Amino acid sequence: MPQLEAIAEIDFNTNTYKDAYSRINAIVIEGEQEAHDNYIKLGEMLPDEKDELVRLSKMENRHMKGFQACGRNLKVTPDMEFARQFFSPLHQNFQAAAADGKVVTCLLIQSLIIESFAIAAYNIYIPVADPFARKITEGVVQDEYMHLNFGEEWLKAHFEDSKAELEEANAQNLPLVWKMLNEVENDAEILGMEKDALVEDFMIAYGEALSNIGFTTRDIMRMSAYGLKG
Ligand code: Y39
Ligand code: FE
Ligand code: FE
Ligand code: FE
Repeated sequence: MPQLEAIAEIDFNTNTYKDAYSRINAIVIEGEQEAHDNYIKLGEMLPDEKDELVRLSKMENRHMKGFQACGRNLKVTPDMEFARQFFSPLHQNFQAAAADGKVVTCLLIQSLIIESFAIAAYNIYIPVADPFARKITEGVVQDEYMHLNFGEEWLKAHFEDSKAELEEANAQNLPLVWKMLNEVENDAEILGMEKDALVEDFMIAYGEALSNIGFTTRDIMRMSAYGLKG
């Protein structure tokens, strides 16, 4: 349905809304927690960038607390078990890459894929959020652009050495994003967030990041297709 219509219709106190919120809110809380942990890990892998990465991890911790407050404000209990399952394939890939010292793969997963997912989700959520959550999310999304930028800058500075690993990591991880989007499609719709809009905003953020890092339009087209083939 059109976004404006959705705004007028949303009642944040229905059981239907709160049930969907218990999963989306949990995903966001779990995502912020894992993002915190991932930036701590990246700081260990990139000692020269450690101070900056610890700073980013603290921002993720603040985001998590903000979204926990959003759940409490609506009297919703987040379904954290659902959220852990939701992130588990991406989380496992990050952990495996970290264990192998594959910093490029770790940066692609956290700073490009997960941050682009966050930017898309938060921008689409803001216009349909309850007033409390809207204020919190507006503050958070600004930080997520900084996190994406950290990954872009590092990978741009190491582009030639990273290119092959980025292509492989993209092929392994982008399909997981489409699976995740399919899993939340119905709950997102109940919150007023359309899947098509999420996909579009994700591809814009992710494609722009790949372009800034140094990939050609042709590369980006080819890399994006991986997700779609599943
Ligand atoms: O870097 C970050 O802060 C990312 C952890 C946050 C990810 C949020 C993932 C949002 C997906 C929500 C899907 C809603 C339709
Ligand atoms: Fe619709
Ligand atoms: Fe965050
Ligand atoms: Fe982030």
